[in-house]
Amino acid sequence: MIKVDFNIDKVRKDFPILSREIYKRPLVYFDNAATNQKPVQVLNRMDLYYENQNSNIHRGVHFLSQEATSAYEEARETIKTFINAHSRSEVVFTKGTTDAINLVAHSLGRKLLKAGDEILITFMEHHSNIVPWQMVCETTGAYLKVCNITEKGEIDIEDFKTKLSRKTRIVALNHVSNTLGTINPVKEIIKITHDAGALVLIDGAQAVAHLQVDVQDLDCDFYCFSGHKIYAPMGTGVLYGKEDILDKMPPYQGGGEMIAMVSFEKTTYNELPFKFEAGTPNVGGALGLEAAIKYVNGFGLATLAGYEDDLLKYGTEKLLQIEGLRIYGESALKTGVISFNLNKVHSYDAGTLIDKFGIAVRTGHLCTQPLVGFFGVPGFIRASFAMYNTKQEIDKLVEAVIKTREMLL
Ligand code: 7TS
Repeated sequence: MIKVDFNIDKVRKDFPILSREIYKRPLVYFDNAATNQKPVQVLNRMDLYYENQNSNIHRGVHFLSQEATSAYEEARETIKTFINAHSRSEVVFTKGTTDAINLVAHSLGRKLLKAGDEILITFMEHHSNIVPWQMVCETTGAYLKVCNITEKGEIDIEDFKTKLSRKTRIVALNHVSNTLGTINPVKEIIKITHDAGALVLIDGAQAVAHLQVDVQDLDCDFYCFSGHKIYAPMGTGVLYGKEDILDKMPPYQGGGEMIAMVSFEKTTYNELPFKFEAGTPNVGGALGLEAAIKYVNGFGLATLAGYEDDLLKYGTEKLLQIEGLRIYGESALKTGVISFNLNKVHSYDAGTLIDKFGIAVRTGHLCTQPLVGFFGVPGFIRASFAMYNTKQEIDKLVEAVIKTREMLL
């Protein structure tokens, strides 16, 4: 493997926001699982689009429209290669992970699911991978089942096997938990699920910036992710779906772009992937997403994962030295996410004080209310790392947590 020169000072200069001061202290940004920051390479690509190429796509014969269309379709090709999809038809642009999961849930809900069918999720899902399925259960009469997790924050595989039944139509779970950082054994779960005759949707929102995803190797039926969690703009995202499955699914939304022919008597739909892309898409955002993928590829995900893993180990060790601090999510396979609590201190109080040190952490239920309920607490304090974070920043967090503890206990 080629050794990549990962120069952290150089990397940090690519992210303009990191030179900001918050409360007269240099910003320490540890809320990367919520959204990460954007490098100039991404910002410049979007500027270039709006300054030079802005035009609606797939509908104009004029030069700009054709140029923008080609750029947009090239971005799709870059994403196809990034996740190793078989074809560009399998890459649907969405607004993000939430949008992608809703697309699948509602489309399947219209055709595949009926009363008595089962949908299996896990206890560690983000609300985005719970609520759309509940909505579909309400309209179809299907039933939502939830697989247990262990105290360490891992999927209980035996429970999964017990809950998977001949009635299960789809299993939906995250690749990486946003709250615990656990990397789930999705390949194994996909195999077990396929053997039982059901489909699998993987919520990859927290995975794509940290793990090399190969959808063909995983053999998942659907894979969803958001651009803004991989250094790309908000409002961008991807639904990958196997072509033969997407082909059979009805469209989720109607409008321009997704049609072949419209008359008042009958409308026919466009081919894949356009059947699922109603309306004017976020072209500038898609180009920003392509630039972000190229930026990440420049280092290689393995290099970034190795660097972040080092931060995770360092942060875990340092934080655990603080009296009364408990970390939730103790799987041996984790990305750079540390959720913790300090004795009986409420996470909002701690987060508010930590903020005063110029450190951004997320607090509360982290859009995983059933999961925080499982651990019997109202919420967590979460520090999540990205490629531009440093051990010096972790030292600042540790110092802030110690001072917070002294003030509140
Ligand atoms: N799934 C997972 C695992 C996530 O972490 C998130 C966002 C989503 C789905 C939804 O993604 P969106 O881009 O469509 O909003 N997670 C978080 C978080 O942990 N803090 O803020 C957002």
